[in-house]
Amino acid sequence: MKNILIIGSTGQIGTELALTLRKIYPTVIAGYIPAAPPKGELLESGPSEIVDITNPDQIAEVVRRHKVDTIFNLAALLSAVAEAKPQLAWKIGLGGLFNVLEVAREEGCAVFTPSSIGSFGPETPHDKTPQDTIQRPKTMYGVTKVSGELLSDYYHKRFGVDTRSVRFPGLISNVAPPGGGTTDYAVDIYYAAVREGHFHCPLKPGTYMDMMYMPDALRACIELMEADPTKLIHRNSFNVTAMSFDPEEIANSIRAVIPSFTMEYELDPLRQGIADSWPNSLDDSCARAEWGWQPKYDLPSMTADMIETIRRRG
Ligand code: AKB
Repeated sequence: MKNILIIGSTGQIGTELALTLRKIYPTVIAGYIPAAPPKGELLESGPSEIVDITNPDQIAEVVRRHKVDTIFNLAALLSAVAEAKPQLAWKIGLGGLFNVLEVAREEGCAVFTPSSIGSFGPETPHDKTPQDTIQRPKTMYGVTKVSGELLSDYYHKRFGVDTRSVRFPGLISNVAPPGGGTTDYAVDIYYAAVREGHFHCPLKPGTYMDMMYMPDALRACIELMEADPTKLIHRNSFNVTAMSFDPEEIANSIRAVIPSFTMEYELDPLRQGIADSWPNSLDDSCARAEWGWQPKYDLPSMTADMIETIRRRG
């Protein structure tokens, strides 16, 4: 990787990925849409360009002008928002991916497009979900993710495009807030615990989902894109995880640091339905074997770091 374009750089993972990549690689272009322009450090630390994923000519022009060799395609609507706007979710998630893959085919770029635990559905084995298994999601988010995995594999096999991807679990960050995801409660709970000492949880006890702290997620993107291609049996997409917990377990981990923290349940049926259709825990042994995936943070170390950082920033 030398000249990198991030599409969707102002979203939750995009900003942190751009800032991390800029410490390692010579050129990292922050692609954005006018409705969500880059600000602060993202704006000041490197080049940015308007790149609307629904506009193939705009993607191609930026790729050619900057001699881009790698595209991180992070444009997507998260699961709960995608249920409210399914047509737009398809246009960005699948139509956008098609545009990116076509540019990559013509210009010889590698492409990273994250998939998600949302690519699984109710018929998928829920515990230690295997790498290769049933994927019949019932949400538009999941439909775009599993279709995106297939399309990316197709472009690799048919045209030799270097497509790679991981199925991200819920990502927990103390930098950019998430927006419209089913796993977002696991971010919101830390801010509520530090600021109000109390949290209204939208999911019921016993709702287990895979999660990952953002520093691990950023490493996963970079390590997969740097991996030796001859070792990759899979490409789109690898199961990766760092931990699995339910609302009671994350609340207890917070109580270990803030003993007075309290939580009550106020269920959101949309998010609960989505969470119930997703795995309880993933088997990520293929990622570990094929490119050495290894998370660094578990629930206690993530909780300690989240609370310490939120307190420090005020
Ligand atoms: C969501 O909850 O929609 C995302 C995801 C797991 O892909 N965080």
